[in-house]
Amino acid sequence: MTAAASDSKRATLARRVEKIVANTPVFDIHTHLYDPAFERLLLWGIDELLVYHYLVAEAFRHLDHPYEQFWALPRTRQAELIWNALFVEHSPLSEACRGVLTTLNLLGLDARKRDLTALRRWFAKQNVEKHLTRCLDLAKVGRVCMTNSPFDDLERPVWEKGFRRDDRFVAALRVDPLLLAWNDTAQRLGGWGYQVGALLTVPVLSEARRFLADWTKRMQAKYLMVSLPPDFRFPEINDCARLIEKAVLPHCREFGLPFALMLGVKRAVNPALGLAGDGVGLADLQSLQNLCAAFPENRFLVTALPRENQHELCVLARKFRNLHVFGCWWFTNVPQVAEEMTRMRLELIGLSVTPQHSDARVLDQLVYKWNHFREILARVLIDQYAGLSRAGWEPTTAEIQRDVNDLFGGAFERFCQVG
Ligand code: RAT
Ligand code: ZN
Repeated sequence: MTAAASDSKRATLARRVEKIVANTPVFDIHTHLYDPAFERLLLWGIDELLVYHYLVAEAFRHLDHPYEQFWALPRTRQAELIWNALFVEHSPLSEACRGVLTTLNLLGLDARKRDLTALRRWFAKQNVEKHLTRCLDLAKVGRVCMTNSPFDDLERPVWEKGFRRDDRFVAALRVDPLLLAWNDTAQRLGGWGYQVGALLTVPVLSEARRFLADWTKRMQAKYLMVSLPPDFRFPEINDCARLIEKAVLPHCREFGLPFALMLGVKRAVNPALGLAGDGVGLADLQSLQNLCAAFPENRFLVTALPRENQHELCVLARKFRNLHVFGCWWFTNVPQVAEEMTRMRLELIGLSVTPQHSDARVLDQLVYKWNHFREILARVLIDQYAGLSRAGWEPTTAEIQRDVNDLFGGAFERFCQVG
């Protein structure tokens, strides 16, 4: 083939892949968004976009306010400080800053005048229900998985009271306090009528399971989830490992649910920064290997925060089919790292992976998080399919569509159903 013919073949392939990646609806399997029935817990709008903790951390690189003074300010004032520091006084180059601009742009707003008041005026006119549908449509997100914690005092009463579910939102049961702070959690469970104490005896573990069962049913949870620090080890003689082995994993087997592990987060590296104060540390994937090997009847959904863990995680997924790798989480969700991870995953484990989740905390973020990732995925897939083409294998449009469906939720759904 001449160079010109091969260029034109690649351009045709690129257009096909870009179109499919841009238009395929995605199941966003991990977010911090809420069903609108949770009312004020569903965050949206320009001020929420600006006080996103990713931006708070970046703004403090420039602000000299004492932390407590910043936190004591009204949210609108915090948003203004962040806007000035990150958008007006410096160019908004970081991924989280660029994200705000992508979102505004796709919502049809013109941010070029740097006029926060005008942006606020536009958002003040929106209605949450319509805005929700608009953001989901723009992001082409079909379904959203929430992060649902019975330990959250704002969230719990809504579940207890009951509400009519919006079928675009599914639940995931988050259990960090149960596994990471058993002593305090035991007291709370006691207050809610579970017969538990500090010592993890057989009857106490069975009460912990009753708690998990009650909340799994109440939420109709799709999976259980926890985030774990770098020093997490399994097996180990401590409350966390015992609760995983004797309560969480049997519960997941009984209900046929995967257990999601988000590995390598160092909480409160700088507590004064609040949510923005968490860091990263290498996770021990030997412990994950031990879990996958010891509990073949359980399924593990896993994402890791450190860039340095990504290769080993892919290799582990080649060894254990009860391990499903997902997402470019948090600090890895920057184009450079996300692209490298996505390439590596496809090269090592093919299409049995869910390469991204949004982790959106503010509704409008769905728009940029998916827009940015779709660009990355299209680039990676074009290279992969072009490689196949050079090897004499021409993927059909239907095959490309099938593959993208898998990457955008199909593979995840299948993984959740097996078992
Ligand atoms: O990415 C984030 O927003 C973090 O704050 C965390 O919430 C993380 O995603 C988590 O689920 O623990
Ligand atoms: Zn999250």
